[in-house]
Amino acid sequence: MTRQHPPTAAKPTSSAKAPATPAQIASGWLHTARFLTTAPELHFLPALEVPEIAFVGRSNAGKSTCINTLTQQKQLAFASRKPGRTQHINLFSLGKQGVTDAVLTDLPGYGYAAVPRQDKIRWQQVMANYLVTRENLRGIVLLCDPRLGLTELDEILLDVVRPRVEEGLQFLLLLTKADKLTRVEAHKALSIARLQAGGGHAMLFSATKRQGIDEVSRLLWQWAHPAGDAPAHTDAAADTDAASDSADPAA
Ligand SMILES: Nc1nc2c(ncn2[C@@H]2O[C@H](COP(=O)(O)OP(=O)(O)O)[C@@H](O)[C@H]2O)c(=O)[nH]1
Ligand SMILES: [Mg+2]
Repeated sequence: MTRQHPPTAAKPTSSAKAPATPAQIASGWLHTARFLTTAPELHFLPALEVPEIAFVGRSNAGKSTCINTLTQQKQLAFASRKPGRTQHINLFSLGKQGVTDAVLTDLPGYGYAAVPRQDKIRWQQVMANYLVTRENLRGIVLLCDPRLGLTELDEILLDVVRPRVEEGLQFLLLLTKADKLTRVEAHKALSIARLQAGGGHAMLFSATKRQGIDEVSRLLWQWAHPAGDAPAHTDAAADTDAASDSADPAA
């Protein structure tokens, strides 16, 4: 009996260059993240033209881990062992071939109990100022541990940004450490977060289980590259998927 081999033509040819998927494009873009600058106060931040995406959240919410996971860099946003001490605003540049087309901002975590009250108030003001006045701010990612829910400071922050979200500022309420939740808990937390996010997005994320990474990456890419703004060196056909659902040429 002769054994029949499947026709080789049926096999996908590994040498053929498959077009990058939207998630791959977004992930490659995020991987370009590099340290730009750090500022102890808002007024030390350089004025920038490129879209800026800010990461905010209470200390220990998983912000550094999230930034490091999205950018696939272990030490980009230093996962501090002393929560509340990393009180600087850190900027990271994004963009292929060294051309910055967006920046990520890592804002200091807030709400850490051991921080003196005066420092807390000061940081609330810095944060509110940043969120209200930063001209090139395109979007905000508010990270929240769903086991704790939104804290009072998160609520204050939401109130501060709500008018800007209504004016078109992008917003994502990201529920971190989703691996700590059961499916039912995760479902419930997401439903609540969707309501809290108002006109913005809500998603589940887990660095440990690598959950939500593609979705968040694609969303951030879309924020930084609205319709008609696609980088020339990406495969246009592969981009349409990512760009179509949120692209608003008027935005
Ligand atoms: N189980 C789990 N733990 C996480 C996850 N992300 C962060 N953590 C842990 O939560 C703690 C705080 O994380 P970190 O990124 O430093 O929080 P930050 O203070 O908001 O920057 C650390 O012990 C992390 O290891 C996650 O997705 N799953
Ligand atoms: Mg941190």
